[in-house]
Formats: sequence, C-alpha cells, structure tokens
Amino acid sequence: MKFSPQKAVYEVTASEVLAPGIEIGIENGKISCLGTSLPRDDRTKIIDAKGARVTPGGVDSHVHFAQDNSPTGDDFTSGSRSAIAGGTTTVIAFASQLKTETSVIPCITEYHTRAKDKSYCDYSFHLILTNPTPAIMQTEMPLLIKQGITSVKLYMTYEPLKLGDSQLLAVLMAARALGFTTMVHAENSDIISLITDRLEAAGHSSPYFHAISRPQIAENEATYRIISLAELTDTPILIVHMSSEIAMRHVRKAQTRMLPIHAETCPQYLFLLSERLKGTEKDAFEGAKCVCSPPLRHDPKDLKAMWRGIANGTFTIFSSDHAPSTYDHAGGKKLGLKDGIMRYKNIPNGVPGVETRLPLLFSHAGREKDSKLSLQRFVQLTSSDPAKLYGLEGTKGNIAPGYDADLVIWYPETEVGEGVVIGQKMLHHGVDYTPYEGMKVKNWPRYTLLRGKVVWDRDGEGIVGDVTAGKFLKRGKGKIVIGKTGGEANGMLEGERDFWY
Ligand code: DUC
Ligand code: ZN
Ligand code: ZN
Repeated sequence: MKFSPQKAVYEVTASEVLAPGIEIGIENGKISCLGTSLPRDDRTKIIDAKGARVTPGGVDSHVHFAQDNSPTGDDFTSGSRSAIAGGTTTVIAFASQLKTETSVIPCITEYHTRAKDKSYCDYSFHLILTNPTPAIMQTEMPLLIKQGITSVKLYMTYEPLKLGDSQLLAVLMAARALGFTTMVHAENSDIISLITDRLEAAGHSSPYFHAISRPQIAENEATYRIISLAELTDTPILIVHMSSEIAMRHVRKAQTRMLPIHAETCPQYLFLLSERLKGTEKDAFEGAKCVCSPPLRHDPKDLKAMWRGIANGTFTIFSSDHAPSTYDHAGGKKLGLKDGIMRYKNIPNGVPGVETRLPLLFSHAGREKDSKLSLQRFVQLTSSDPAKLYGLEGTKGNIAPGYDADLVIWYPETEVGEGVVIGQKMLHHGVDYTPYEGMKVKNWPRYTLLRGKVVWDRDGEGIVGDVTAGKFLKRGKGKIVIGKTGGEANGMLEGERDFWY
C-alpha cells in the first residue's frame, strides 16, 4: 500500500514537521520509504490525506484493561476498540501481582490469556510488583525481560499494593542491574490514611473529600523521597500521573542535574478540577466519576503548572491512565454508595480516557497564538518518547523507514469546522460516562492505521479493524530519555557508592 497525498500533507515526527507533499510508502505493514512521486502500480492503494496532519499512532503507555480491581470497566476488546477510535495503536496495560503471590509468572500468564486475540491494537504489559521477593528479583525478572516485559510499576500507597522504602530500594537496585524500567506511584500513604480516618470520624465522606484526603504535600513528599532513592541507587525512574507543581519542581530540579528522572502527566490533570467531585443537584454522588489518584487539584493555577511541564519538557510522557469503572453499577463507582451513604474511600479510583487522550492534547498543539505546545512535543509526549522509554524504539512512535506503519490521519484544517464535541455516545469504551462530556476539541483522528491497515475510518464504518489483529509486543530494554546514569549523588565522594553497591 502506498499512502500518497495528492495535496499538501504535513507529517509530524518528534523532531520535525516534514515538508508538504511527502508521501509515505508502506509495504508489509512497515514504512518502506518517504519521498515524492513514489512509484505505484495498479495494486497500490492510495489514501489521500488532503492536506491534513499525519502523526505516528499513539502509544498509550499507561492503561488499565481487564484488571481484577476494576471488573466493571474495560477488557482488552472494548479498551483497545476505544484506543484505535482515538488514534492509539499501542497500549501498555498492567499485569498485577497479588501481595500473597510469591511468583509473578502466573499473573503474567493470566494477563496474556486476557489479551490474546482480543485486542484491536498492539499491546504489552508492565508488571505491578507488590511482593518483590529476592527470588522474583533474581530469577523471575531476568526471565520476564527475555519475554519482552521490561518495566514494573511500584506503589508507595494503598495497603494491598504499597512497598516500604527498603523494598523500593531493593527493586531500584535490581532495575539498575537488570535494566528494566521502573514506574512509581508517588503519594505518602500515612498522610492519606491519617486524613482519611479523621475525615471519616467527622462525617466527611462524600466524593469531594477524596481530594481533601490526598493533598499535594502527600505527592510532594513521596516524589522527593523516590527521587532521593533513585539518586542514591543511580537508577532511572518514571513518576506516573503527576498532578501538582510542588512535586513537579523536584523532577525539574533533578533533570537540571542530569539525573534520569522521568515524569508523566495525564489529561485529567490538565483539564479537570476538584469542583468536579462535588456532584450535581440531580445526583450528589456524581462526583464519583472523577475520583482518581492523585486527586483532581483545586485551582486553575494547578492546571496551568501541568501545562507548563508539558511544554517545557519536564514531562516525558502524556498517558491516559485509562482506569475504567462503570458509574451506574453496584460493582463499579457505586461501591462508594451504600444504603444512601457516600463513602469516597470505597469508590474505585480512576477515570476513562484512552480514546480522548490524543484529541484533547492535539487541540492545543500547533503554531497558533493560543497553542500550548508544538506539534513535535505532541508527538514526543504521546508516541515517540513512551516508545523509547519502554523499549519500542525502532518499531513504534516514528514516521520513518523500518517503523511499523502505525499512523493517525487528522482532518485538514479546511474541514474541521467547529471541531468535535466530546460525548459518551460517540465513544467506544465499555464504561458509561466520560469526564470530558461536552468539551470541544478542534480535531479528531479521521483514519487510524495499524501496521498499514486502516482500523478506524471515522467517515466510513468507524471501527474497521479486526479484534484479533493486535499483537503482543516483545519489548526491548527501555532507553533513558532524559539525564544519564553514572553521575555523582549529592554530597557523595566520587566512587563512594562502590563501598556498598
Ligand atoms: N493509580 C493508577 O495508576 N491508576 C488509577 C489509580 C491509581 O492509584
Ligand atoms: Zn497509580
Ligand atoms: Zn494507572
């Protein structure tokens, strides 16, 4: 197939906006060449982008599909269907170890079963490590890396998931030795439990108090702590779903010192505020739809700060953290409403967003006066940098020969008109709401291509991909995107670590 625009078309990569009119040649699912007047024969299929932007397929490196703790949300079929309709062609979901499990192999096997032949887009897994025994770190992690699972997520909060500092240190040291990537959920667990207990005793348990129970200081302290542990052990990390400026400043400062500290933020922290947790006159519990952790912050200034981190490079990744729970379901968000009493602490955490992630950010990318980031930053954050950090470089996240032909073709500016108003009815996920209901975006993916095949055709039949087309991606070891290892730690002598590391 040849993807050949007849009018001006602008492919955008992480480093440049290519000259108008460049054609993308595709053979056997891969980009074969870029050029003008590419040769074609009568079997060549041509898609005319009509002067629209073309960006690499989205790599959403933080989604929760088919997890036991969100049984009413999305499985791989509905989640990946939603992904391609929003321009995402690769997702990295989580396989979660139970604290009682002394091996991680059964959980990885189980998540393979949950995804195999059930995904419209390509996929991989991060391992959520909740019981990092020496045997797992020494024997099983090398096996997983060989199998292409090269990243873990660690939690500093939530009783069933959290690790103490000595466990965090042990995993970081193993990560440095074996070369897997470490993601960290950074919030101080004891601060949250203390406030939660006191709020409950005072009768403050409606969804709004979720935001009161997890102040920015909790994120700030844990962020500084995990950066310190990473610096001590000279280990690259990525702090997931960051929401507050005070915490983000630690990341920025570390990056200025060339430490390999990466950070991620998500749409909810750019667009939504804690007032959304208050519910409505019609439904006082409706705020449950926006319960996520870290929580939505209070002030528009908080959103502005996150936008700054997006534009200035503090954030390496913009993921959806698609964590779906059906609102109107006794096993979903309504777990927090029993006998008419609201208890935010029982509400499953998370908001859906895998389909809206790209259009929301793309709306603010460009060279217009009110743009908040460049088109190249858009591509870095949503596709090329997650691909690099998680070991998919060379395959995903770029428009270049040899890469998978995963592409998003947007509408040309002449056709976008008033834009698109987001609504639950138009989305393809398995949950019953979107927190972005009624929000207007400037553009939407017209076509999504997965390995050269159109899988989403917005003007035609919509989802035209195959539910068995998505394949498991055996990832390599991730690359450091920012900073480097091997530097000195604050206040340590050169080589001081060698006495004990
Ligand atoms: N962490 C996530 O990554 N997603 C949802 C909730 C949470 O705490
Ligand atoms: Zn988390
Ligand atoms: Zn998450």
